[in-house]
Amino acid sequence: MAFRFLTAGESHGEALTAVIDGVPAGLQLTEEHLNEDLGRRQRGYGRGGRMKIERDQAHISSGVRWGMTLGSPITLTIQNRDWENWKQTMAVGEPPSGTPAKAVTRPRPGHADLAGAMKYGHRDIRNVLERSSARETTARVAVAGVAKRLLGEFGITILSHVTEIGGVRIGPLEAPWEEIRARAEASEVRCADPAAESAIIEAIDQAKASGDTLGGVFEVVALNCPVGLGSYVQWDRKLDGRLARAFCSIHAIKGAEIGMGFEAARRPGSQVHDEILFDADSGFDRRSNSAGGLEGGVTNGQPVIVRAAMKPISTLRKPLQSVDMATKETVEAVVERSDVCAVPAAGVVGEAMMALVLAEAFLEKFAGDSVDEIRRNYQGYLDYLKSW
Ligand code: EPS
Repeated sequence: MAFRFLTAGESHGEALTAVIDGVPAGLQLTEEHLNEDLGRRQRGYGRGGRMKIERDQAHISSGVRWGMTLGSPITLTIQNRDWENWKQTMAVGEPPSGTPAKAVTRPRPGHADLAGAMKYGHRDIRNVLERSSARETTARVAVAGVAKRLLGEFGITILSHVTEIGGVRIGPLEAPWEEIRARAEASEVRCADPAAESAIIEAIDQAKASGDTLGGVFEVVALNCPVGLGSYVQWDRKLDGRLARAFCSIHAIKGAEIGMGFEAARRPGSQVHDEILFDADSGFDRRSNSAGGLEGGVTNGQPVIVRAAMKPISTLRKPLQSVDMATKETVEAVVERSDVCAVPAAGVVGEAMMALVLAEAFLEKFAGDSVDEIRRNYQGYLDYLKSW
């Protein structure tokens, strides 16, 4: 069965919820497996006041018994602690006091506010921003905790690190992936280059002082992916296309590139393609990994590498010009509490999208109703590959 999920929930509503279908039986799973990444998503220099209120924790209410998945749908709920402060504004029924909150009518350039309001016929932008908020990524990260747990059974791990914020870029990182992971996890901005880290922190401080926001780039890497996930035979089965879609679905992401990405367009083929090597013991290998682990939409056994570009958050404390939807007057855009920079957190969300796409592709290829059945299928494939 296909791995699929839906999320629900408003940013200041009672809770975020997700239902996941297609998780095989027999996978060890506890709430703790999901909460670590929820915590990582909340951190990062440049986050705003909301993250001081929330302690995101996933509650599993179906599909798991005695720490083991049943093969039935899994339901996850993450309570919004801030809901306590929004019960009136976000009430499902009539607000208890009978005085509705003032409508938000000054759309922020860059946010879903105006197009969303026009599309759905909302005269109050709150009805748009509550769902279009990046708070929704909390639910995705929780769902991806299940996907990561599954991939982890087969040795596949995912890491991320920030490569650029506010125009400050990291230098070359000549280090093994595990070291890059460790350095990024120890950094306030999830950046593995200490020199860039301090310049980035300074840039965030400056943006904060001037009421501005900053975007950047993060890189997500999946290690130990087998050859053969995805396919070249049909456009919507190409794994690079599926990853690009998944990454561009993250809030504020304006671009995704794979491996060498846009730089490959500037170089001759001799400086782009990864020469093929063979060793009798370890099999095929590559001299480089410009392809980012994907050739023809199929994984080639090298690390899968995706970078994504995040625009600056569209809520500016020094607001941009806008037009009041009710009066049509030129006004300053609304200022909702927000972050100065959320690129470090977006890297964790990028890991989630990588895990979700890979879990889906992995289950397509090694499909089974239980982890044991998938393991048999996977082992058979690995044995077959030895004959190459
Ligand atoms: C977010 C929660 C939100 C924002 C942010 C992401 O909380 P609040 O709106 O209460 O401050 O901090 O959302 C946005 C930047 C946005 O534009 O919607 C979160 O949990 O990540």
